[in-house]
Amino acid sequence: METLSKVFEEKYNKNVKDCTNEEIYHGLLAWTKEQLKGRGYQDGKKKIYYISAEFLIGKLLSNNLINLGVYDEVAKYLKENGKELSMIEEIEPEPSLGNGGLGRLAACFLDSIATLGLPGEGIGLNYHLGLFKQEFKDHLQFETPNPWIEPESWLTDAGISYYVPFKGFMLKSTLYDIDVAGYENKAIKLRLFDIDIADESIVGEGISFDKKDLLHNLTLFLYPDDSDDAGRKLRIYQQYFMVSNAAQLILDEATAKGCNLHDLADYAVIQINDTHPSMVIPELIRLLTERGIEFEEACEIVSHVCAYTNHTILAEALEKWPISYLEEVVPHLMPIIRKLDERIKAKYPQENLAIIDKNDLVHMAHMDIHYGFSINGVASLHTDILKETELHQFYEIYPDKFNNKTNGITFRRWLLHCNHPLTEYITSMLGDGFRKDSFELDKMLDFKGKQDVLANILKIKQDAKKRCAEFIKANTGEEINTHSVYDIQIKRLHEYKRQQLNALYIIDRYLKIKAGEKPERPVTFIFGAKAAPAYVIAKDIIHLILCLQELINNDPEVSPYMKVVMVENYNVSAAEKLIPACDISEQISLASKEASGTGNMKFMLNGAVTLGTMDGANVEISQLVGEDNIYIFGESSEQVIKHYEKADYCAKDFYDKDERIRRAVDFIVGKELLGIGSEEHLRRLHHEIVSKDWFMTLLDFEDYAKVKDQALSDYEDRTAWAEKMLVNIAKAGYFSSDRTIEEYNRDIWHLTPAK
Ligand code: Z57
Repeated sequence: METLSKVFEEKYNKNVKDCTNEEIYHGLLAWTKEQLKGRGYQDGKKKIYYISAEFLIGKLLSNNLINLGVYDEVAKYLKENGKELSMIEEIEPEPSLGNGGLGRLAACFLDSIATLGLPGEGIGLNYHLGLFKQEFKDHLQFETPNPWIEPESWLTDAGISYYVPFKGFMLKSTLYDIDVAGYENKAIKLRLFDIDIADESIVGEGISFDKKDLLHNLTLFLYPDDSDDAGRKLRIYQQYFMVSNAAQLILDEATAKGCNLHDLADYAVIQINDTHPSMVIPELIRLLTERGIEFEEACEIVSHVCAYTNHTILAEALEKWPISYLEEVVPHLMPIIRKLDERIKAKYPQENLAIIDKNDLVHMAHMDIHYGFSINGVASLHTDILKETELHQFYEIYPDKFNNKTNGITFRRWLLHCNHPLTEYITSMLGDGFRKDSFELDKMLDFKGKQDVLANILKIKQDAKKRCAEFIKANTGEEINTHSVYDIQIKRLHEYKRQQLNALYIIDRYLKIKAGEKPERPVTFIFGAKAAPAYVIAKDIIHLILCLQELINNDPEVSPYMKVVMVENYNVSAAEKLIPACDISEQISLASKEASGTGNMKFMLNGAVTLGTMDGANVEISQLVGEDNIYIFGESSEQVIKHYEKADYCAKDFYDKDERIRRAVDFIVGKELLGIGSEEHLRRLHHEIVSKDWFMTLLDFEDYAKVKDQALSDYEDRTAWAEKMLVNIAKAGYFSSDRTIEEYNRDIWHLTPAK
């Protein structure tokens, strides 16, 4: 810790004892950046370029200290000097360069690529204000800018820039790097392109700005849509800026290593993360032909370099750009895209395989599938649905391109960093092999019948719940009972994720308590969710939850038995505080709609029991833990898909024939909530649920309530519940992103790990 002490002396002319927490944070930042550099970078002939519009990396200080293997030493050194590392963590601003699962997955993947010693980098954009910050006022969501870049930050100017051509002008880029340390290994780089002339002062009220003032806002904001496509032109500008820079960088790096462009596939493999980076395909073809390669060969080369990951079957999230937009932004790509389309039409005249459809829309995913060598889904059920229904026509012509890569999470952040007590306890039982080989967690099963182990696991959970209650008090002002069951649903607000189903259960329980049915143990229903600013019904659902919070928590007859809290500005840092404290993990999407989910994995790893549908990776979780250790409810994906095909689901029928459902739904527009909230929002939501209910909430309500009641009653057998917790932790090993990345490398990337 001598070098660290020196930093404080040189930077502030002070002993660490006399530094403020801000000073210590900035000192640690500078010192850690140096340590990272000293580690060196993974290198090799061939490299993976993971291109993504989002990298939801979270705070970096503690994670870097852990991966550098110095966390304990630094924490001890600070403590000896009267300082608390956990307080210093609070100073760091969280970079919010992602919306949700897709962006967080990219961040976990960088950690695992670095840890496994694979040569690679992430490529994306340096959004100055990231995703919006969420504020609640009058039980409604408001959005404000979320600046995260300070004069001293994790960014390092790489000294690299390129020119990116748009219709009628060029933009010059600047590249910033963030080092990502592997766990006890070298680092890789996250490379974020930016423009020098981005101007934060053009932001007006909330997060509004002049969309046409392109030059000054290109890298200001991340588009705030999750699983949704706002269809804005600015998004095409951002995407092209990202991939043109990426393509130029990739060609430069390859040629510097001796590539003659014909053999590009020996030097580079590109993973296209959802369709946002898809224009990298025509852009690479453009650059290759500019450098003297024939069009046909350029297509061939690119087809051996690009691989595509699909993250959703929601039609609204599959990007389709009008030709007219592309002509307006990147006219030089259109002749290439047209040729790519003609080649396909000549071979496969079928309309549903076309890149350009009869309405002059360019289907980005179709281009990826035809001109990439691999297409993967993100959980086994999701990949099956792609093959059998959504992309069936492609599966028929390219069966060998399709493969599954079930998502994973990095255990460094989602166990070692966020849950020190559990990590230490597991280490005391198993040694520390599980940190690198997550499957070793399986050995915990040997302790299943051991009363002392079960008691310790319960104690660790109880302590986490106490810490979490302090966070909730600070965030929401609400006091929660630490002996209540913590039932948590944290994820983006979307109708398919069905926060409204959870809310209906809460109403039903409230009505029961009002009618004199007092439950044995209180439950705290915890939510965290941002809604896309333009997603009206999602915002209405937030309004409902906030109104329920107000009503229930302030009713002395009810609040001893239940409370509702919605955490404001849910983000990675909040997740790190909530997940270790969770008893019941809500994963209740309509079957077939959640491609995978990754929160589900974080919760089980921290000893929560899942209450969920047979959707996404829940299916694999249930197979691993067995039916005694998970609570499954609801219609199967097969049935749901049939309902959509036949269009035979009618919410009104459930509302009419089921009194319990009707009472809960009508409560949304009853006098209690209308006395608190806005009639406009509540009526619109009520109408949506009764007359549309596109994601079949009412269909699953009864089974959900029944299974949830069962989980709550099983919770009372504390020993039996602790066994379920233990099995969930033990079986989480499969969901390490190290496993996922090993599979990507084995089946798609074929890189040689560095020694
Ligand atoms: C996003 O976060 C996901 C899919 C999308 O198409 C977009 Br846009 C954003 C999510 C899925 O909804 C999750 O189910 C999945 O776990 C995650 O991507 C990572 O694959």
